[in-house]
Amino acid sequence: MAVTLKDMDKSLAKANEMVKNAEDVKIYSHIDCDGISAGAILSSTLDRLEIDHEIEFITLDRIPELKKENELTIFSDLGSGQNLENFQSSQSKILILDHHPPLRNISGGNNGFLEINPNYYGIDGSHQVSGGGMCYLLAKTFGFHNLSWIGVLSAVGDMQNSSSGKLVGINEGILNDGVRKGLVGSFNDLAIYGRQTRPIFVALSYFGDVKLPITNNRNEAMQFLKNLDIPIKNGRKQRTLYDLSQEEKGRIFTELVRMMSREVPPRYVKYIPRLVAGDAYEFLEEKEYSPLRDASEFSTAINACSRHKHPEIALKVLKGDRGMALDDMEMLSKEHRQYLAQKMNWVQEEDRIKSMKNLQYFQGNEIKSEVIGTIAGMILSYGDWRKPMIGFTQINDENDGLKVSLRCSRLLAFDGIHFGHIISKVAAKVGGSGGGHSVACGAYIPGGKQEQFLKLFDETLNGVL
Ligand SMILES: [Mn+2]
Repeated sequence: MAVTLKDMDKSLAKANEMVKNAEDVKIYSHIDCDGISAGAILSSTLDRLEIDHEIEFITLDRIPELKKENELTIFSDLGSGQNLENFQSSQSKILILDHHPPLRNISGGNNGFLEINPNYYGIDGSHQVSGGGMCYLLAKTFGFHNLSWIGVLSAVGDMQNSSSGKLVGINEGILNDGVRKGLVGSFNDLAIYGRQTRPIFVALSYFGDVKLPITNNRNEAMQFLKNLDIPIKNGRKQRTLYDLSQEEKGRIFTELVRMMSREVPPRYVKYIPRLVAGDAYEFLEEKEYSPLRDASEFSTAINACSRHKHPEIALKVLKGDRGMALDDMEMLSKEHRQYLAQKMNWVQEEDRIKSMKNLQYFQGNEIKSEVIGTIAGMILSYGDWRKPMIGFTQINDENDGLKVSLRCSRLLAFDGIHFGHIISKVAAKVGGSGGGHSVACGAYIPGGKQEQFLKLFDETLNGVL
């Protein structure tokens, strides 16, 4: 008999029992935007149930060394793809709430081991529900619908809306809970990053995917707005995307679509509107012009915390601290931006971007492994959008292995390429491992394997790009 969504509800009901009856809980969650949001939902849920708990945000490679010390251990946004045999043999009960492709078969939740993963129920875990979304489904069994906004944030942070431009499947249900609670606003808007906090001409200058005259050029972006008769100031205040009227946004939309259509081969033209507009999500209880008001900007702020190893700050903000934790988060965001700008200069000043037939890459050994992907994405707008951009850096000082990160224009993904699958295969061939999204993915490979990796990757793309 086929398993259905109803079966997932049954598993969630079992999870509810497990949690309700626990007195001492440990949560391990992934240290990224989705994982930290997932942890915040679980921690808020346990707070409300008055259950003692600890929470720790980890990278996947830490899992083998974890010790079971608590009555109930919850793994969120990780666990499904990892071997947990050491853990399973223990007395401690285990609950996994993950959305990544599972290694194990569906479990009945007996012997104190329960793994809930949408993939068991025919639900795609990369577009329809995030790790935070799975945790919200559990919170919902306790009636905590007002945590739904964090479920929306985790989906956006996990780029679950990237291919269709909106939240679909279970994500859409979570969004609707947030809208009904008056916590989330959802509307179609220009897909330009920095809705609340960036002056519109600055936001436009970062508009990527296809290189335009306005890309990385604020003067051109100002001229672009002037030509469209759109003022950049409101009195003395710089206007943000949030300040523009629907009619002004319409003019920008039409002009961007026209400009981009001129730059791309005909087969890509049909995808252009999807690059320029999409659904945006706004957290209605946050202050206007705050980075927390817009879901994309909030997820960047969380990433700034996690990439600089301060997930606890993001956790506090997610759990409601709008005082000191928010100040700390803003400080980290600022440091993060400065760090990125400095490393961008470093890559560019020496012409470190190299080109091969089907790809471009840079050796980023000065760059922290946590941000090599972010830099690859930023560098892409200075390179050739038709090819993926791959960055390499050392994993850390003790390990001579390499972290590899790839970013590409969404146009390539719309056209059917999934770099997450490709990088996973190529990394395996050189003795590494990798995976991820179609447009943003990464791998770990042994030291000294960079040349071989690049050669294989380039060959794999023959006839594909
Ligand atoms: Mn996730």
